[in-house]
Amino acid sequence: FNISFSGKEIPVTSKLLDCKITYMTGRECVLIQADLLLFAEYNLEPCEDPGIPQFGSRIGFNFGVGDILTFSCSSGYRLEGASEVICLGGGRRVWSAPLPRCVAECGASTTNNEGILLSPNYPLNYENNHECIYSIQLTIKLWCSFSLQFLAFDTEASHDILRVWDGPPENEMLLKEISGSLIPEGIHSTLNIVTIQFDTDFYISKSGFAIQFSTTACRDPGVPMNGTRNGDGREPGDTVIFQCDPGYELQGDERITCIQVENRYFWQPNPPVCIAPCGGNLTGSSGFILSPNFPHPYPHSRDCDWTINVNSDYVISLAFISIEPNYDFLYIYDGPDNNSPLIGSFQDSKLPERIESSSNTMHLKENRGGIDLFGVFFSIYSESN
Ligand SMILES: [Ca+2]
Repeated sequence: FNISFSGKEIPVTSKLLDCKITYMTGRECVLIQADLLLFAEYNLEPCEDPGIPQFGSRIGFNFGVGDILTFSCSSGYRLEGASEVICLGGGRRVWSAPLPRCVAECGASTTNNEGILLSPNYPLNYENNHECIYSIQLTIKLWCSFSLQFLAFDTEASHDILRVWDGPPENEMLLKEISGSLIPEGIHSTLNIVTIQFDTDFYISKSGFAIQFSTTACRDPGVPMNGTRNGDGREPGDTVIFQCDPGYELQGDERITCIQVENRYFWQPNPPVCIAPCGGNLTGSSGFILSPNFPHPYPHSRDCDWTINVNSDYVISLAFISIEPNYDFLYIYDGPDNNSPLIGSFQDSKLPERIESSSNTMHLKENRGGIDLFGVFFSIYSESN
């Protein structure tokens, strides 16, 4: 004698035997007429609010009999327990399973192309005497490599150590070994497998790490110091172009391309650097002359000579922008070479505001001091009246 009914109340004369969910129509209950009563009285109080797992979320907010809730965990956490519960319609309102937990485990293995890896118990302290292995592997997209960004990092310096390997550890391609509380810079793999090993010792633990990973093709080629980059492509065939700031010379090719060879990705050729050259010939209406490696010291092993040669209608004017104290000397000649008349030898203590040539050429020569010296100056080429 199935009786279908709707609404919140069960008919007074009836008792519940069982309730079940039916297709589309909601609940259908089997009732027993009062004169056949053997069973506990049905009541329609809902299940209790089961809560929401820490580091997780819940879909569903109805707690009545037959209502279903589903749970999931934030990225990096594994759901422990039932991901789906139903409010049972027996004599007592209970969920079919207890609230699940979201746990950050010691180690993980994933084939996702993006996600988060967490140290065990994160953000609570990890445990002592643990070795946790995390493996990220893409089997389908062989052409991919990984980019890893640290969202958080705090381990006991020198004792609780994170190692990141390109490929499996037995390949011995260590990308990074880190400990301490400074958030490391991002890491880029060259392979489609990355292994992360986290070893803790017997004593002192911290909150550990959260690492976000995603697939990339070529790694970030960076921006050269004292230069700029045009282009953000990282896929095979993408090209980016580099340019150096004034006074710097590009060493390498200005244009590099992301190349794929089997499952490896790399830039060809390597990204260039911008250096201030040791000597050279300058021309044009204005420019910089910088000591090699400016603004950093340069270990001196050879003389650096610069010659400025401009249109014959012009003379040259120099102004210092910076010169290192104890810089030995910078010799400046009024002409094309060091046989020309010496305008002066300059040190930081006696810098003129500007130096002018009497003709359209000027020669500059560093005095080789044999120590790390660095000097810098700026040159403007001005018109002769
Ligand atoms: Ca420790």
